[in-house]
Amino acid sequence: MMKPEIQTAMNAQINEELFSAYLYAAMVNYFEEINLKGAAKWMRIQVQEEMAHAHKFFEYMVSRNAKIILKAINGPKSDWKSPLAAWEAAYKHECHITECINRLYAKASDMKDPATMQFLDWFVNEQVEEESNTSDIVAQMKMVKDAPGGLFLLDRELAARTTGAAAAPEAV
Ligand code: OFO
Repeated sequence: MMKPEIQTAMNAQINEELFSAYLYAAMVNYFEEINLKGAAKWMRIQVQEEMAHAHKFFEYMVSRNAKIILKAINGPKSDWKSPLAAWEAAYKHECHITECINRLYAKASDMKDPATMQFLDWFVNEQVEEESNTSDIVAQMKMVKDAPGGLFLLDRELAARTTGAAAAPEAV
């Protein structure tokens, strides 16, 4: 049986992952509004990934007979001052999620819950990728600045994102 303290922390992480999906859904709309279709497509895939992350936590807790308590999801902001500001916010958010996962991992270790530590290993690796993806895009956005040509090419590149294996929910 999962210890109550871990259950509470895992429930909080489900909320964090669902908020991530909400935040990126807001960014889909923002990018659509300013006609950056590639960025919007990239973010649509990210929304699916975040839903899959929440689902992984959900199913793991079910498999451990843990009590799942779903709390209200906060509303994200819906506008950013520039595409760069939106990508910077995405990167900052992923750094925050990495901290959440690391804290969760430390708690599982303190509570001597090796199954949860093993479950979290996937997320530890995933966060390396999540941070790297968004920080690469921030760097590229800074390179093109407001040059329409560069922004157009970068947006075309973002449109090439396909649903990754990580986005495939295992048991929706
Ligand atoms: Fe779930 O990794 Fe992004 O937030």
